[in-house]
Amino acid sequence: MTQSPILRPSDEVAAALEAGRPIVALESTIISHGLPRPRNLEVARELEEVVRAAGAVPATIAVLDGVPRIGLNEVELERIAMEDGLRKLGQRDLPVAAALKASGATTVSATSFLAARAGIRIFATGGLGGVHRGWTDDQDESADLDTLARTRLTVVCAGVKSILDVPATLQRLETRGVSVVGYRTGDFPGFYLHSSGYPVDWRIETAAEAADIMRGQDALGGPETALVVANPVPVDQQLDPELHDRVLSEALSAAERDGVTGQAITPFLLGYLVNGTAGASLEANLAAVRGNTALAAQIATAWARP
Ligand code: PSU
Ligand code: MN
Repeated sequence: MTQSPILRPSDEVAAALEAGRPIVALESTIISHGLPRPRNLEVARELEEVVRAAGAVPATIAVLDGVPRIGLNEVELERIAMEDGLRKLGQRDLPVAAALKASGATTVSATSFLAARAGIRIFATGGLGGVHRGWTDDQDESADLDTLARTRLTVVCAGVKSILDVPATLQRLETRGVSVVGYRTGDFPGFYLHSSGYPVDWRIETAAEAADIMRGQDALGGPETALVVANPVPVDQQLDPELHDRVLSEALSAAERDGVTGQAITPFLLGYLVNGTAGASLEANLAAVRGNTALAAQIATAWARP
């Protein structure tokens, strides 16, 4: 893959790419807009550590002063966690940020795009964006889905955020040709919850199987679609489902009452859940992201060494 000249990989990531070592891309919107300070900075560091402990190289992706950065150092990671006014950048925002020398955290859509352009194949996040409840009125479907429908990348996630319309999102993934497999589950995960209550068509048991599917994608050719590896939060670390349903319905009403829409809706709902569950949703979210990051490192290792 030829790298875009505008991307700036860190020295460590550049060396790992050159040597064909396992690399895991990590997104930055979850850090800047998805988690409260100062816990977000600890989490950013911890996720990188999870990747390293598994023998892979972390590449946290963000845009700093207009330059898409693939792999951040300690000071740069701190900017993502702490800088005021940092933008939330989807893929369509990248050329604008580059031209205006803006800084911003990258969503799943922008991170996937940049990771693939940099030659990184595996990416870990919490929950994907998708079709919002109320889509029939406002047509809010996350750009994450569109990017995954045309980007050859494997994303390890705990399903899609449960604030969304989950069956509609699963349908969109099917229509757009994105492969979805459950990791050691036949249920599509529910982000904060072990199960969303909806099934997945395919189940895998090992990281090696995920790497084999990726080889299958390449061997078959065809559209450059993603592979979603849906990895549930363990049952003993999930949010209490009854609490989840109650606080989520409050959050959705509050968003409607306050007229929150567009880019602001996802951070609003996630933040409401953190407060409304006294931090329990945060712990479940973090358990999911940690598990996804560890699994992504295993898949990256299986991918790098067939
Ligand atoms: N996963 C999390 N927390 C988050 C996100 C994912 O556990 O905050 C972010 C991702 O960056 C995802 C974004 O791309 O939420 C979706 O935002 P939107 O619905 O505006 O596309
Ligand atoms: Mn949206």
